[in-house]
Amino acid sequence: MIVSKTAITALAVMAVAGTTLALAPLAVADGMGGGRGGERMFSTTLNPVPTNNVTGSGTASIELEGNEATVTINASGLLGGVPHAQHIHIDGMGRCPTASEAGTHNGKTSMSTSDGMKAYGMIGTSLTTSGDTTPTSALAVTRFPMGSSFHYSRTIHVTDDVVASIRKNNAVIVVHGIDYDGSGKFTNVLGASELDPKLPQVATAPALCGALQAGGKGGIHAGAGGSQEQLTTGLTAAGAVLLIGGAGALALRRRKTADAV
Ligand SMILES: [Cu+2]
Repeated sequence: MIVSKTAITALAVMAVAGTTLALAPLAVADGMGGGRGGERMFSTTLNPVPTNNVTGSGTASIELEGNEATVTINASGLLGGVPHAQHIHIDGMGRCPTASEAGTHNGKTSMSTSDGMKAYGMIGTSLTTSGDTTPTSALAVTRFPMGSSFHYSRTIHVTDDVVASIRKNNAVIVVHGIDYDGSGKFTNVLGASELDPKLPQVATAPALCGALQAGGKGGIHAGAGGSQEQLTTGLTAAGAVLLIGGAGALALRRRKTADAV
């Protein structure tokens, strides 16, 4: 009766763990997330990029489980009727550009996406609505959210460098596409895009920007370290019991440590 022995062990751990039991399910949830430890929720407020005549706003969050990222973006107040390219930018300075970093485009002070790259870095992931999410899809205009307001949620695979940037607070969410001249459509007021001359600069210029930070809605602080990695095996009933037992043991160990101090 291996299962009952396990169950008894788990129950015993629960009984001993006492008040720390309540933490066990949270620790289990994190343990199933790929075993890297650390935060799994990252979030930010999306603010208008200066000099680009944007009045919209939004929020963004990423829940990481290993290399799986569930990305959620809510944006509003943008130019309607056009696609809004959006990306996770990485390897810059992990921040949004300030007005002083704007350039002059077609004689007008504005922030092109290149102007902003010193601050937010290059494209790590294209947050498309379907298909490829690599930098290759940076301007896949038929696969980005459309309209003045949108809700975007997609679970995608992200590369190791993107995960690393997110974890060190060096990833920035940027939503592109601006109405610089208030015309209600994309025009050539800023000339052609330096990224793709077939597109107007306003289509690729950054509209909203937010630097991801650990924490946020639904955030769980893990703090359990690598021990849970070995617990990320099957999700059968027996496996679940093992996970609970393992988490309880972790809680117990932490408690012992606390007692020893
Ligand atoms: Cu971008």
